[in-house]
Amino acid sequence: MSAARFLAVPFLLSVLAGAAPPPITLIANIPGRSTISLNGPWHFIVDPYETGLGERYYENAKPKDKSDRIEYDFDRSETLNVPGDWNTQKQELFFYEGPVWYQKTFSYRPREHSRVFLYFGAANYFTRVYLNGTKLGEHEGGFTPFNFEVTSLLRDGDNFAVAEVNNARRADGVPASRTDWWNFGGITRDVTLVEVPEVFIQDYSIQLAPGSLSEIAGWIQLSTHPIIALVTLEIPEAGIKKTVTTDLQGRAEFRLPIAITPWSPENPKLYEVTVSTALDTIRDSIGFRAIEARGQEILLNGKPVFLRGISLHEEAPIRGGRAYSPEDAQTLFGWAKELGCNFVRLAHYPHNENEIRLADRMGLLVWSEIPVYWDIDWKNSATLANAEAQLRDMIARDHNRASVIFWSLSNETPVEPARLEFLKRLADDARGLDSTRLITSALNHTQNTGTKRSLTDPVGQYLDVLGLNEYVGWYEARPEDADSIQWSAGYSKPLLITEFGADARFGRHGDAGTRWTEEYQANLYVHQLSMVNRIPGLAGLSPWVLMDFHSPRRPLPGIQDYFNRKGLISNQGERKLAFSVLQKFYRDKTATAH
Ligand code: GCB
Repeated sequence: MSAARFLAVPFLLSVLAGAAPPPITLIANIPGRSTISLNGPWHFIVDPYETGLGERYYENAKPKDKSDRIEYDFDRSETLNVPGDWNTQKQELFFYEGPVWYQKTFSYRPREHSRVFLYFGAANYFTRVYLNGTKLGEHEGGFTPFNFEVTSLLRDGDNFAVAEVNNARRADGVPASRTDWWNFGGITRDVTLVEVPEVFIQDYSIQLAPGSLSEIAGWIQLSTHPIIALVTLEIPEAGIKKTVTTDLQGRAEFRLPIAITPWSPENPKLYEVTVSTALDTIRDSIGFRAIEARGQEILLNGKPVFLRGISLHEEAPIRGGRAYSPEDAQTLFGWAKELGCNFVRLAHYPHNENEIRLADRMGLLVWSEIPVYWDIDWKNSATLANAEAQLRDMIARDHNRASVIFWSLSNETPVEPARLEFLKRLADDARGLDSTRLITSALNHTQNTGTKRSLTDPVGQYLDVLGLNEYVGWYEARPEDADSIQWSAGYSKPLLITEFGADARFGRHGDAGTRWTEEYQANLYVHQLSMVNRIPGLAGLSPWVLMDFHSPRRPLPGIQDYFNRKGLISNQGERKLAFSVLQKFYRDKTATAH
């Protein structure tokens, strides 16, 4: 400790001189910090020929004299609202895929002894960010947050941020070129300036110790190291106040006995938690619950739970486009609750933080997924690194949320050796980052012998819980054929039916044999539900899908009109007949569970 250099702060905080500070990765719990919103109108320039980089739009230049040639002008360009996709804000951008440059001027008053970060909740898909003409960095991936330090670049007074957001699909991307959802582009989530002390609490994990209902375990990570500091954890309602000392990496671990009411869908109890150092204090609301897989069962707080679920996209009811607000989340989850759900499968990418935090408060168990979807460039190491980064950032943002019980690695990926290696790596990563949750994937590789079907995907060996997507009665066979099919899981692990469904246009009626009608969809639910109910030890289901959603693969005029119509509710909020079929099934399940 002789090399220690003491900061001029009260109490203990010592920083060792020498090593350069590590770059800051994601900052956790943005809602709990001091922030300045940069939401609202941003000027934009559509750049289909990718002129902006060469012409240096990021400089936000103005002609110096009357002879100067500058062929863009943000101030005289139109605006888009942030957060929000561009497709549903401007008719002419509905099908657009390519770069769009965003610019916003804002004023800022620097504060002493603080650091500032520019934080994006998400931007789809590839983003380059600049502040006052200087490049801050790049980010790939449309659904995970990212931040850049701007402390030394901010000026007292006017500043401007520029972001080039490019939603061009890429064969080596995650997802790759083909999906069944709309490729909404733009800055789709909040943008904020985050002000933190010079040394701040960057992240923390406060959870029940695996296998225990009477101990919490976790860690607290400071932004700067080498450093030694005292960190205090308080959970007043549970009588916890404990001070621990960090190691030289600025990390403190703890394990403490605790008496809590466990979080559950029936009683989503959250505790106010405070983590503090001499310089920084951060508050959060955290629920404590245990989740385990035992044989074919999922145990919540030590007891078997049947997951009455529904899958949903992050699409806004009524308004359409990407959902982002607390109100969007309230409507979607209100419908899930009305259906009788205790579980939501958030397909096919990490949804916004408002949703996850609302799930914590409403008592909905959550499946959270990265967009490793269909055909991925499995042999490409950069693609793997990208998927790993998306997994890391999904976990970093939400690992204190009681609602999240599953990290899902992939959806319907084709069986081949390179893919197995890729997904094994992600499973190992997820376990290394978070040992308290279950690892899963939605699979569709089966072995069929007569009416017997078994989920035989070899990736099952790396998972804790198996998801099965099947479309009996829609993409294959007739709904009635479900009556004679018997499913089994190829592994002795919990099995969830993570998708089944049928397209129906709300208000379109006919007999149960007529496709696209509400009757067809309702009849399919009747047969599917009786089939899945016969699966021995089934741990739950999340049919496809809560609400109709935009998809470029669904052009059928008058019926689809570029919507996947498998919603139980239309995009205008109208309940289809199948809604009450599933609702009744869940009511009966709840009644027999007690
Ligand atoms: C699936 C996919 C989902 C699609 C759905 C469909 O298997 O996982 O993303 O939207 O089927 O409607 O075809």
